[in-house]
Amino acid sequence: MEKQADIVKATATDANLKNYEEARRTFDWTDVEKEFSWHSTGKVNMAYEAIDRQVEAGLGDKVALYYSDATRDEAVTYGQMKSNSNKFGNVLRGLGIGKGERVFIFMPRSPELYYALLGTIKVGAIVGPLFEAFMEQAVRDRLEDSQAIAIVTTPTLLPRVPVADLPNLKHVILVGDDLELGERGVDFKKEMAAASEELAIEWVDREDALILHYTSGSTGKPKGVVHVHNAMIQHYYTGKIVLDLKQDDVYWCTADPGWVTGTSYGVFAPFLNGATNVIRGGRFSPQDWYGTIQRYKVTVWYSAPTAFRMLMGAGDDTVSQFDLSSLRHVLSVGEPLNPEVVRWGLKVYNKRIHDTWWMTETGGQLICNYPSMDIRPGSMGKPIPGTDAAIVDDNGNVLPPNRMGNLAIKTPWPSMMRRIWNNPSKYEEYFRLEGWYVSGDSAYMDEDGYFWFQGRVDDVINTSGERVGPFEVESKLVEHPAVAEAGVIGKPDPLRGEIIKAFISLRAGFEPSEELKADIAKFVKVGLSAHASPREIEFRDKLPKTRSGKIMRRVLKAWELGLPTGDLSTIED
Ligand code: 6R9
Repeated sequence: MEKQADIVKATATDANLKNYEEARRTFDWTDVEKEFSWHSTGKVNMAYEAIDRQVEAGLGDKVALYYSDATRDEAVTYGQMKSNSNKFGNVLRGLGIGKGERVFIFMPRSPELYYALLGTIKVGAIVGPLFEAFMEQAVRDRLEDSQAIAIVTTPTLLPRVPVADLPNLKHVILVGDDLELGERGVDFKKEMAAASEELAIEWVDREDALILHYTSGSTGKPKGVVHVHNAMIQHYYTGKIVLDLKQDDVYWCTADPGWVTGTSYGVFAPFLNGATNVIRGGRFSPQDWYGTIQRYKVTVWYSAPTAFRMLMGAGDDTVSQFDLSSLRHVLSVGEPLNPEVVRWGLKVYNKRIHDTWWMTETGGQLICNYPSMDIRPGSMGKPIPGTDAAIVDDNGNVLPPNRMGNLAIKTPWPSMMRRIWNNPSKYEEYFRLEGWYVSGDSAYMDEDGYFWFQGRVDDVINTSGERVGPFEVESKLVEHPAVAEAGVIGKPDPLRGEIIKAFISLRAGFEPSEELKADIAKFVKVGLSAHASPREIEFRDKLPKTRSGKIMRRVLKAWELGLPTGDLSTIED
């Protein structure tokens, strides 16, 4: 592992974080806590701190949210965010929903989504955001596991909510017009119109649950990662030093709230910092995205490698058709940011793209590149002040520089997950090495303290920045009438990082064909979600299995990459 010679010098002179090394020596999380009123009262609520407090500080008329899509074009002030989230809080209270109960949100991005999310938090309930792309099985798994009491959704998505099978789901809050409300249906618009703008906020303990994000592992169903209100300390601070947010910033995080990036950095961090937040609905297109930056004069832009690679693929000419001169700071998260993309960003945007590393489980950014720090393209950067990261071996020994091992974070940090819903043993696995959180990523640190991502330790697939558990896809595949067995791997892909490839053995009476491949892919797309559907399928008479019957994904991967298959002592035959 050689250190890349490339260094892109820092040029920012007015960054919030002036001197990284000094901050590491002097920083103390309690100094950040003291900026919040609850530090003295002990009473806290994330949504109050993000919205109401800004109104009290005089930002009531400032735009909190610009929202646009093909049919809507709106600006919502902090004052309006406050009253609309209060109204939704009252709608929930009217249904008898309160502290600790799980309320899911399953709808495309819109201002209503943000009112619902913040209003849920205001009454102390736990919010569970879902991707609109989820199909029935994915929705069912999450609502069942968490025993959700309510879901906020739209008539279009409602058929994917298996209401009849979910006895705990008492309320289906529908956002739409001319609704046909079933037995459990609630008309969002009607109730919002009737609700009071005044709400007595539910003050909670800093360690009370805030949000539930389901994420995929290599085995089992998706797990519900629980974050608490205390996470705001980290959201606020990283918003300041990593996103480099200042009050005048127009900030655009391209992530959906179904992904942790779309909440921690699409809702909490920008509002806690009093910035103006841009939300753009609809589908990705380079023209649309550049047009969004140009129109709103976006200054800080947080996106993902897949998107940057697609923008790169669209060509430099596309860039020159737009005025992107408002951009001051550009960041990336979700997968390895290729050095090539960083070099391209320098060329076409004349901006450094700052990579950031973190996970659903960490709740907030942990290893980052800062505007005032030199960048080494390909490196994730250095740990944020107040935290320590290291490369450790499987026994928890810290390894010297340039040795590959487990990327681990010294516990605790403010936004660390506090539980896995219904699954304490899963939670403990992350903390199996005394004093460390084990990320599941492998990496090394160079002699100057920069961290370099190497891969996942487990079989989790990262396709276009989304985590997909192979087990979930395999389970769906074997529900198809033609599929006997299935093994799923991530296959390297220049655009998407990885694509999902499925190896399948067929049941007796079925013959391999292109039509069958298409049918199986569609089956997963319709049953689970589009991003979990295999882009490649290969039929095999037999799949490699251990004696205990586990499909050996590492052998499938070796087949795929033409690599040696390694130790096969546990293979069945
Ligand atoms: C926020 C988020 C987490 C996994 C993580 C790692 C990969 C994230 C990365 C990165 C290389 C980066 N990942 N950021 N890999 N460089 N800058 O992505 O959360 O969806 O839970 O994914 O994504 O493998 O372990 P999540």
